[in-house]
Amino acid sequence: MNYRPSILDDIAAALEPYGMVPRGGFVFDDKNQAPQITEGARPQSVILAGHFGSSIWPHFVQWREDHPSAQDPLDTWSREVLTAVAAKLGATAVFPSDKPYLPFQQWAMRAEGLCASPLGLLIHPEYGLWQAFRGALLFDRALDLPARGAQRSPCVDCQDRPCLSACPVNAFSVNGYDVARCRGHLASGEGDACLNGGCLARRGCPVGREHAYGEAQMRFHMDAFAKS
Ligand code: B12
Ligand code: SF4
Ligand code: SF4
Repeated sequence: MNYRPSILDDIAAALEPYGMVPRGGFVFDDKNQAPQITEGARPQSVILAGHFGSSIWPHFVQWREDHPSAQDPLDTWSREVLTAVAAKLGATAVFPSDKPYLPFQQWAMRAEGLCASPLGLLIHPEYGLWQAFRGALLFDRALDLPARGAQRSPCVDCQDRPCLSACPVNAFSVNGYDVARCRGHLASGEGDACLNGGCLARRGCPVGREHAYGEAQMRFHMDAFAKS
């Protein structure tokens, strides 16, 4: 049985107080198999929840003031928020940090028609690299969702690919992302520009630069990455 498309409106309304938005969804098929998250039937549909630019930041900061000793605070906040939203909507929430890792980026490519940038991060035509996912809502029914075609990647028309030459230690190359090289630079005492201002490769992309995270959010993410 299909459900009315306004489920997306309901989800948008439930996420809005936290600065999150539904980032599309789809009904699983054989090629995009649903994860078995609980005993019994597999879920049939997924809706991704995420943010564009800094929209979650003030909401998270406010929560953090009330939970100063929370471990992995952004993950904890996301779990708290999305578990409650899922319960309200009759869904189950899953998270990017759940292990084994769920294929969030593959889901997002299908749900929102996004493409991968040379950095591995998905790129959005308007928000560029300044967007991410906080979780996904799994439904045990086939939602009636609008069809979504692939969006044209801004990388196709980007001749110079400044993202690939901005890293001071060339951690990104055609061979992928050399995480050890990046971490080595951050730990060397020479990486303050990245630690304080955000990944220089990510910042090197001109698309959606006006949506780049603010200083405090950049530092928060880089600190969490450096300590992980
Ligand atoms: C493990 C992981 C990492 C690892 C290793 C990344 C790697 N080389 O693969 C580390 C810790 C290094 C990392 C770093 C970052 N990550 Co990360 N990471 C993940 C995580 C938790 C799992 C990836 C995975 O294995 N998935 C399982 C496979 C089966 O799923 P998949 O969709 O098929 O996997 C895709 C990725 O592997 C991708 N990929 C391949 N190479 C690279 C390289 C990079 C840099 C990334 C981000 C992805 C990527 O290709 C696959 C798509 O076909 C995902 C969340 C998730 N569950 O997917 C976030 C995720 C991919 N990371 C994300 C982000 C934002 C980052 C950081 C920018 C964090 C930050 N500092 O703010 C950094 C980038 C480094 C930097 N210099 O700043 C976002 C990407 C959002 C987007 N716009 O696409 C995700 C989706 C988390 C989220 N909450 O949204 N990450
Ligand atoms: S700099 Fe160019 S190639 Fe790199 S992510 Fe941005 S648009 Fe894509
Ligand atoms: S954080 Fe700095 S060192 Fe690491 S990939 Fe980005 S630019 Fe390179």
